[in-house]
Amino acid sequence: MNFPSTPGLFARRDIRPGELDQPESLLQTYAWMQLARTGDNRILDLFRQGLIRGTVTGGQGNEALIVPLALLADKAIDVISFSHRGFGGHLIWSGHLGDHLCQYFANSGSPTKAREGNIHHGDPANRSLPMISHLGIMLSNVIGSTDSQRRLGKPAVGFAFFGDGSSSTGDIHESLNLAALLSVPVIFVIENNQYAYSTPVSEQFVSANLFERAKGYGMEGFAMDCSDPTHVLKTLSAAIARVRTTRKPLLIEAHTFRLRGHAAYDTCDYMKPGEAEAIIARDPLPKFRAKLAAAGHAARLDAIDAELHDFVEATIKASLALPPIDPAGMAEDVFAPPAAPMAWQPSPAGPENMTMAQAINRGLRKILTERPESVVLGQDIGTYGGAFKVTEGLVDDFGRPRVFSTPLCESASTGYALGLAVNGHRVIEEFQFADFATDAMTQIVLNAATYHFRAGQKCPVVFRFPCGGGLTFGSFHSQEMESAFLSFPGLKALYPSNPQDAFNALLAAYEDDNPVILFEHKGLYRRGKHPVKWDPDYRSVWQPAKLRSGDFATIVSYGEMVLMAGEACDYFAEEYETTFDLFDLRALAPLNLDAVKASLARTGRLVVVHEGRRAHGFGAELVARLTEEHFAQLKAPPLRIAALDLPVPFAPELEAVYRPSRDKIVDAITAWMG
Ligand SMILES: Cc1ncc(C[n+]2csc(CCOP(=O)(O)OP(=O)(O)O)c2C)c(N)n1
Ligand SMILES: [Mg+2]
Repeated sequence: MNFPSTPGLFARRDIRPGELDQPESLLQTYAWMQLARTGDNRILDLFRQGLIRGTVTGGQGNEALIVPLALLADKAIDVISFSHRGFGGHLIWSGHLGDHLCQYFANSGSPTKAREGNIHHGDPANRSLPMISHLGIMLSNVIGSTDSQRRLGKPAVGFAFFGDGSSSTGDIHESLNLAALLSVPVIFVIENNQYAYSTPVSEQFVSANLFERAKGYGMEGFAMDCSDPTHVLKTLSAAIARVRTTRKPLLIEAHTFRLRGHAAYDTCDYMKPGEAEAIIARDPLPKFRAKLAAAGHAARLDAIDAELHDFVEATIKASLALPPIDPAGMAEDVFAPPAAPMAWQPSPAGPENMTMAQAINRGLRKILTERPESVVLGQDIGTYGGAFKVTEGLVDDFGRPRVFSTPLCESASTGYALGLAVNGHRVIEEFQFADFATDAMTQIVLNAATYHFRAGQKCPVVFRFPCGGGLTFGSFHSQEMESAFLSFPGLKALYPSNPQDAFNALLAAYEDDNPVILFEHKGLYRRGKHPVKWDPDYRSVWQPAKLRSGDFATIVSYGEMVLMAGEACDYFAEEYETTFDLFDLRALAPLNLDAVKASLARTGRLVVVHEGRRAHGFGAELVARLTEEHFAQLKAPPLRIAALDLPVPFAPELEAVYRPSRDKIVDAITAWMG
């Protein structure tokens, strides 16, 4: 980008522990703080001029925390995710001021290709993880990437920020506990500025000292006053050195400042008379400047301010001059591009009879054996082998930390997996039941699934979803989740119906550079043993399989319903000499429907059978996609066979009414034929 060259003033982005008291270090700190402040103030002006859209949440008042921290961190190995008050930190971590301004101008220079606004950018290549808006969510990502660095032999420290308001979210609890449990050296920083938007801390929690929560997690915690950057430099430098050595997490409650309202539009009417003025009077920046001036640096400070002013204005001009963003490429960027197949060993060489659960276990073993970057995690998946014994024996053979049981923290464990994945590991996460993935919805559908689109970074995680009903598990252990999850862009999904496909699907999902959901119907885990072997054509699971050929209609199904639809086909062949094309979809996202469309063009009749509910169900999408092109050539209206629009009921008599079955498929098709 053609930005003005950065003044020598900002050439150094680091302060070493031995340099804390040196005048140059303090002047350097001042310069970065002033750059952050000037940048934030100018961003607000430009917003008011209509040159920045959305809104802006400034970091004015937070510089005395964020600047020393970013200067002290080891940018070559450490991991960080700034909050919406961290503009100064972004400036120091990497890039040119212009890059960061373009994020706000949402033009062709934007690091997120203008797909995200405000301060929702980062620099994933340099381990600055871009925040999503949902507060609390980024903590576990930092834990994951920091642990990834550690697994790679790098003595990294992670830095994760959250506000006093965010401290009430469930993700904060999940993450602090997880970091303590796994002993991941992350410094959690509470930016306590006394307000969450308009809500004062007195209306958020009872305990005045948030840092005291650390004790409950078995970690060190302390409060830090942020009115003087010299104090912050010393306190943080010692803390970082300690955490880097002990490899234990730490909670710091930083008493920091929000000099303006929550965001550009906030008029702060909720504050008491004089309160806003009192906060501004405590602004650390002018105090720090006065201290440095009193120490004999007045002329240097004036020079810094003048040089900085010119640099900021020239950079704003250059940034604003960049062309608008080109919408081309948006659709392509939803997914990371297809990767070359991995160099798998051809094992198992000959067919071995196994259940689907054993086939998945074999696939996991193969991955753990052949792929050193792989990590398998989930609840009870260690010694116990998982609720369905799919991971049996893995921890014995591969050990922790490559295979490990997580506590009950679906959101944080998924965020942790994501953090590992964006740093070069590849994770397979088992959900005990697919139903519990709703607790990780934000991490999966908003964070992992959007990662490549907004950050250009691959995020290879396989989410194993043991799903489906028929086993009298009731409403919370029997769901089919595909339509809920797949309406969000950025997720791939496979749904095998037999052991060989399950084995193939696991390998295909694993080597994909995108988050992939692997739906595993619990009722199929032990539905007989079938031959499984190394299949060089394993990637064909991304295409539907044609299981039967016939003339009357085209049936499309997936999961356990493939088996039931097959039995229904047997019935029609015997009783009516009527035959069907039957497709097992296998891949639910992306959908590859060419073969099914060709069949439909021939038969002119479409039947979609799935186990999930009918309303907003996956069948609606299938019918639309399959019929919108050749609607006029259809001989009959499409038939959807699905579950009733009820929560999954418990008793077998009720579930039998709720769910499609072989008999119900027969009845529905018979009525339709009539
Ligand atoms: C989970 C979630 N709920 C609501 C919001 C909307 N929101 C954005 S910032 C904010 C206040 C956050 O307060 P705090 O954590 O103290 O951070 P501060 O803005 O004071 O720095 C709220 C409610 C959000 N981003 N995420
Ligand atoms: Mg706050």
